[in-house]
Amino acid sequence: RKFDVAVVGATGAVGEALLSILAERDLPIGRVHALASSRSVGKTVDYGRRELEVEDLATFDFSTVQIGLFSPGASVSAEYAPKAAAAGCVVIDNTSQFRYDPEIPLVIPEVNPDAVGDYTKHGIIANPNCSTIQMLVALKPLHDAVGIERINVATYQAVSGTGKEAIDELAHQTAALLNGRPVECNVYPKQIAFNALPHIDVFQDNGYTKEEMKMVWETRKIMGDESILVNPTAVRIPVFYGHSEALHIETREKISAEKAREILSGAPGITVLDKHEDGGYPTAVTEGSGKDAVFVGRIREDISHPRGLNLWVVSDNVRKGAALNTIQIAEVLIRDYL
Ligand code: A2P
Ligand code: 11C
Repeated sequence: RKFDVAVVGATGAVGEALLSILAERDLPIGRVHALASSRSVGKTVDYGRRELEVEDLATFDFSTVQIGLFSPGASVSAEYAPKAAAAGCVVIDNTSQFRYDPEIPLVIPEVNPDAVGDYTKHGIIANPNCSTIQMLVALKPLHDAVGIERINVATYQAVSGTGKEAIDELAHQTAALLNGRPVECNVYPKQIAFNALPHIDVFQDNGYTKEEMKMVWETRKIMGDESILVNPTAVRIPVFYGHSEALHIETREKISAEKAREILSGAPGITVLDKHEDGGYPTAVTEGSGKDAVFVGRIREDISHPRGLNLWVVSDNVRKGAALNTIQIAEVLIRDYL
């Protein structure tokens, strides 16, 4: 049996990756519809070696497809995902709109694949935030082995997480500065080229940003453990693709760096690159970008804490952090439930 699919937000950064990964992987897919706003009708998008004409989300009939892969922004998903689900299409939504609803499953296939079964409640499955996904792929095997009490994390996030306009802003600002011209800031409140902004998503009442609180809320829901403490600082840096994270964890039982390296080397979705030599670690540009794995390096015991462990984690935020994880959820859904 083949499944017809709608990709919603097909002209965006994540939509583009959804179409290219769908064409790459071996899913039993029939027709694929590329949907975006009425502004994009008449444009075409790439689907492998084929081109698809963009259709208008507002007038699309979701009863003609079985799966919807959504990435059009939270407010658009809020309106259209329930409509699509009511028409019988199972929605896998990339936005933050439904993630914190206790009745909607929030899934990383390497971490909590069984949660997919709860799609029946509302016909919607939520895809976590990119910075949470790569962190938890790396930490789940350690949590299973020795228990994690607390996570301190600082992120180094690529501009593609913001979307296409931000990719253009970094490119334009970089070119302007190298040519002695003034920079224009439209997407970010301060210059992003050659800079680091400790600000992702909107500020919350507690002084953290929403990106930081997403890592707190989503970790507890996905790990199914309300006791895990998470203390994040999310930072945007001038990288196009690939988020990096410095993780400092405190475990319930002590784990050596050697044992952690051994566990992570055999874990699903992870590639360990951890040599104590020049370049013996992953980076966003050389390993993360364009690849499927979550890369882990700099594994070492924390010299300031008896049960502390440090890790450096890198992954492609648009692929594993969004589009690939969404498609892996679709694979579980098709294999086990549809
Ligand atoms: P469009 O290009 O027609 O605006 P990104 O996050 O990279 O900026 O991409 C956002 C995606 O969501 C784009 O495909 C965009 O389509 C789509 N989108 C934004 N607003 C709407 C809307 N009101 N209806 C349908 N699609 C939308
Ligand atoms: C970023 N994490 O890098 C964001 C992008 O909640 O799905 C994804 C926002 C989200 O800016």
